Amino acid sequence: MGHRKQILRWRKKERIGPEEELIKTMAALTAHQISLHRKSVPDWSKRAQTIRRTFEFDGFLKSIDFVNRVARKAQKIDHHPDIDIRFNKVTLTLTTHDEGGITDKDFSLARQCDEVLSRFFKP
Ligand code: H2B
Repeated sequence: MGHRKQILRWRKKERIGPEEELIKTMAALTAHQISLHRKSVPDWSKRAQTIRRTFEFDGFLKSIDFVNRVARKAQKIDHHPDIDIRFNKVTLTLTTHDEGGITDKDFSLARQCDEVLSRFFKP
């Protein structure tokens, strides 16, 4: 990695903190940053350059309802999950294609998906 790029990464690392700051930070995260973020979304697993979670519902229509709620969150932040719907299971896979890796946007969306689940499906 070039020196300039390394300096930019250090600057980004120092900005880790409040949520608003996280959303502004866009470059692919380092392995260390990813391990810190993963503590906030323990049900998500990491696979290659993505994070994913499978959600289970009481039937197909609940799955679709969940997907619609997630879709609206995704559209708001212009960040769109890969979605696999199988009757009562929905797997969301998040990555930032634009950066070729996992970014704050992926973790931000992951947290919002978890919140949709606990708010509307596991009250
Ligand atoms: N979603 C995801 N998951 N990764 C991206 O890199 C991405 C996206 N890029 N949604 C956005 C849209 C980009 O293509 C547009 C142009 O903003």
